[in-house]
Amino acid sequence: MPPPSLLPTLLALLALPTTSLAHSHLANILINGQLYHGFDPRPNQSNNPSRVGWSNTATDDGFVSPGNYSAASIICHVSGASPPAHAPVRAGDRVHVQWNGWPVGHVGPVLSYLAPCGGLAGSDTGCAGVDKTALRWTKVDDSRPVMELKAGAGGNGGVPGERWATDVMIAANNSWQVGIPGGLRTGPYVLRHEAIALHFAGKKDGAQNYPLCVNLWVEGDEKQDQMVMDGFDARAFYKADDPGVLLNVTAGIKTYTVPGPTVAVGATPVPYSQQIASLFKVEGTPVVVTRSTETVPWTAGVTATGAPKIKGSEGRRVEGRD
Ligand SMILES: *[C@@H]1O[C@H](CO)[C@@H](O)[C@H](O)[C@H]1NC(C)=O
Ligand SMILES: *[C@@H]1O[C@H](CO)[C@@H](O)[C@H](O)[C@H]1NC(C)=O
Ligand SMILES: *[C@@H]1O[C@H](CO)[C@@H](O)[C@H](O)[C@H]1NC(C)=O
Ligand SMILES: *[C@@H]1O[C@H](CO)[C@@H](O)[C@H](O)[C@H]1NC(C)=O
Ligand SMILES: [Cu+2]
Repeated sequence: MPPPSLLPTLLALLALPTTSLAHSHLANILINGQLYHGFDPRPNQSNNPSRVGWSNTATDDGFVSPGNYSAASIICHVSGASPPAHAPVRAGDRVHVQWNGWPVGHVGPVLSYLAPCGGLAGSDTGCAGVDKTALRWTKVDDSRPVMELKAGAGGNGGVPGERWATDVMIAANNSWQVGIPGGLRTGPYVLRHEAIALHFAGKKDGAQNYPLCVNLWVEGDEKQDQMVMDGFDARAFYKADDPGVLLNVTAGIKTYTVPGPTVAVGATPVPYSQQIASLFKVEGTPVVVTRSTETVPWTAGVTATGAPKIKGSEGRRVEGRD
């Protein structure tokens, strides 16, 4: 939180028409102290072949606009394509995702969704081979933004208040912990983690969605009650005039309606008070899914069976006007 004397400067900066400020992408995925890699879309980055983050072609680290809410790019960002590797996690664990920084003025909610890949066409290789438009999502965290009036904020609750999830995220070293529900069945899942920046949302098509996807292999606990998944198509989550998408965040708002579906029964979102930085850079070993139900540790050679043909069939099958 900047000192109050900086607020007018910040607000003036936010009012500038430029959108060339650095945006962001998911850089790191941490699970029980093990590090897995996200995807860096910027030009000439060398991305780890064992990464679990989906690739995209947002080379400016940029966003998806409300005008594309019903297009394929809202699913897993522009031209989102799955890598072969999955990060192993137990149902009930937390997945700690870290952005490559987050601009202070980009206030808004931080949302997380899960979609099972099991049973879909192409899921012999887990989420590596599935058509992203076939993924059906369940919201597991909406970050519950709390727009309380702050002492000294002159009545302008949430301008740019520390109660926005993005401010909590910045304070936690640009990271967010996602609770993986204990009732998930064993299998491959895509985690769709999304920040929505609202600094230009006062005008139509001004919101900025940053939807980034990560492959997980979840080990379920058979003794738990199985969670009922909701199963929404990401292209139906949001509308350009939703009250949580088209709003002026500098106009002293006191409540905020999170866009999209509600958090599912059985989800285990991590509260603000437990959103803390915790990075341990011990390399994890991701897995590759074979024959739908088995996994083997990722090695360079395994990609031959697990990798989708990103430039060829996968691109044709799922892209459209993305
Ligand atoms: C990326 O690398 C190519 C080839 O070396 C170079 O021509 C290009 O300018 C680089 N792009 C950026 C944005 O650095
Ligand atoms: C939709 O996305 C495409 C490319 O990703 C972009 O060129 C276009 O401007 C976007 N349309 C709207 C209305 O935002
Ligand atoms: C924050 O994250 C960066 C990038 O991963 C890391 O180098 C740094 O040590 C972290 N700082 C803290 C305080 O956790
Ligand atoms: C948002 O509200 C602020 C403060 O009332 C105002 O200065 C600004 O012009 C508004 N922006 C839009 C796009 O309506
Ligand atoms: Cu940005």
